[in-house]
Amino acid sequence: MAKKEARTPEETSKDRVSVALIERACAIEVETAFTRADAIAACNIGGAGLCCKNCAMGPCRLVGKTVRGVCGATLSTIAARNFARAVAAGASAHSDHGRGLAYTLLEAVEGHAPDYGVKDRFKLMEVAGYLGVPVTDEEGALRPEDEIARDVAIESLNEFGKIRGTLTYLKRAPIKRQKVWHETGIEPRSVDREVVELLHRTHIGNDQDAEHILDHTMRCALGDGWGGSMLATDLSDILFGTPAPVRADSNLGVLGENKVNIIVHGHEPTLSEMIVAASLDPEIIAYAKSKGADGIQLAGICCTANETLMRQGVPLAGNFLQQELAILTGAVEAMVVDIQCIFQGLVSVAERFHTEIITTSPKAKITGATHIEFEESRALEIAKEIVRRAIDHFPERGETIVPEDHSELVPGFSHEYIDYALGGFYRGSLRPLNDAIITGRIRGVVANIGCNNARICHDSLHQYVVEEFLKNDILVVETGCGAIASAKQGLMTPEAALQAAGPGLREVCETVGIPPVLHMGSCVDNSRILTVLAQMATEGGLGEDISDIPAVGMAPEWMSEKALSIATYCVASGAYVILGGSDGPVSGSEEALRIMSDGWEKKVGGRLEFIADGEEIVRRSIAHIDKKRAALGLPEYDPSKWGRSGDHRIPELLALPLEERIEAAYGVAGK
Ligand code: NFS
Repeated sequence: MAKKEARTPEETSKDRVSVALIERACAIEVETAFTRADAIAACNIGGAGLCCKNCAMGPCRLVGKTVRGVCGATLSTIAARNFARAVAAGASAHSDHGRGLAYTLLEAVEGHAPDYGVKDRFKLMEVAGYLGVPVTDEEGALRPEDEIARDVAIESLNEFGKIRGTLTYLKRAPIKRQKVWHETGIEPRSVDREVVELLHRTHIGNDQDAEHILDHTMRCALGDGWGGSMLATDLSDILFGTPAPVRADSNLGVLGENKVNIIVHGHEPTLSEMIVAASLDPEIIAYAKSKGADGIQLAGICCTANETLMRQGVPLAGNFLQQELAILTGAVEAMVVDIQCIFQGLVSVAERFHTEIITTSPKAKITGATHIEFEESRALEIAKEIVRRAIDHFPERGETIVPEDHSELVPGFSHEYIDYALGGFYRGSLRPLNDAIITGRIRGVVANIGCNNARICHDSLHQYVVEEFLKNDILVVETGCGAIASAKQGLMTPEAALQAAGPGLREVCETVGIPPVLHMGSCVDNSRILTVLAQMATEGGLGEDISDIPAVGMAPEWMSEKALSIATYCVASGAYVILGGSDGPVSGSEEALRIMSDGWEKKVGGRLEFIADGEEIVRRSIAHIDKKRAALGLPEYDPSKWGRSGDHRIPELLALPLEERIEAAYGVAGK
């Protein structure tokens, strides 16, 4: 069934650059996710979680008077099972990514992947400590780095299928949180086991109690957050370096008008790091010049973008819904993709241009794309081959429309760097952050993460909620495509605090020199946010558990199963989480909604809510933050107490003509 009216380009995106390219798509009749979303009406029954296709007696669609499937499964069982399966898929995606990195480290230290090695020794030692890998021998001498790294890789792999016990990283959570997990019986035993068990439980005729299914869903998701994802982050840092602030740029204006533009898209840093290295090779640059280009411009989309941005400063071309739009510039020679969040629609868009879509992962081919399979043993060689192919396409370019807009940003806020920024090298600590929250300069913290969704005006909810939180002195930390949205909106520079932040938050940002919105990485790097929350809880003054902290997590434009897994592990870790943009995937069952909100709050201290409207998301988030502040006995939020220190007059002065500005600032005539 087609919808009656298609949206105008302005109604489909808040991002000016995207609007211009959507207009181009309409003008030259190229189909994109935006037009397909208008043409395909979403299924209300499936969307509400009420279609069961777990066996061949169905699919059973529970509508009207039908309140049970053929097997007798109820609304709540079916909604819970569908949700659970989505979480299992999301947890698998993150965790398989983590496992891949553990194998890369193992291959590297065993000499089978010569282009990789340990880049961050400190992180290796830290992770060895977490995993119980000895860093010294029996005599107390430091073991060779390769041996430690090999044991770290093997211990990491063990977390995916260990036979006894529970995940080692659970001990990185506050003691009180570990107790909650133990007492509710949701400590994940191993990453893979919980995924497999969740699929087993949701098979026809198995677990048929919504609360029981959803308990195990939390267990499976925790295996992602405190297992697969946390390992993915740690192992990426060991192999490619722990992020620290860099200056970078964002949006499709980063593409070079006369450069060979290569976009890396997907999720894993393994290949994209090699593409970065290949694009810097003088021989390859000379080859690009021999074809008439000024050089090579790499840019990223989705979480591959975030990985290479955080470590190498590679610019962000855009977020999830910009993947087809990038090709519509006509200026992209190759889009190199690995896994996750890659539209099959890319191939048909690319057919209209000279762009080559190159798939590289053994796990993901796309019909019609070129497949150059990535092998770690020949990583750089393959990366160079790919870059050369891209260069060969440069002379085939037709008309290009490279947007002018781009926004600078300072990303790279790993939890290690936040510690360092606030406490220095020897006294790295989150104490100043806790103190700022305790005094009320910072009202609370919001983690704004997750995707874009073609059914929601692109970037609109990200923009709205973030701007509102900043005005209310709420520090925002971000990952994934939400982070890319804020980068494009110019909220990730230290200067942004002067314009966008409330008086208290502005003082903190000015003092420390940080942006009011901190880019913490890709979606597996939500584990960095868990680490920060755990440290805040143990630092003192904000309770003893993640559930005590005045903080909220949200994915206002979510669309992926990974987002459901993230939301669930954050709730199971004690957070209040909001998924925005719709009534959510279990809206057909009051019972399932109640279990995930009130039920989970009672059980684990966190709650999950689905709220379509941006204003309501902001209202409930602030109410939650204030409720947590009151429970901790912290002073009521009062912005009138702050804002007199630092450069508080800068926005006011900048609004004046130069002469008046000088006079106002220095008390002398401006000429
Ligand atoms: Ni996260 Fe990253 Fe973006 Fe959503 Fe996809 S890229 S892993 S799933 S769309 S934020």
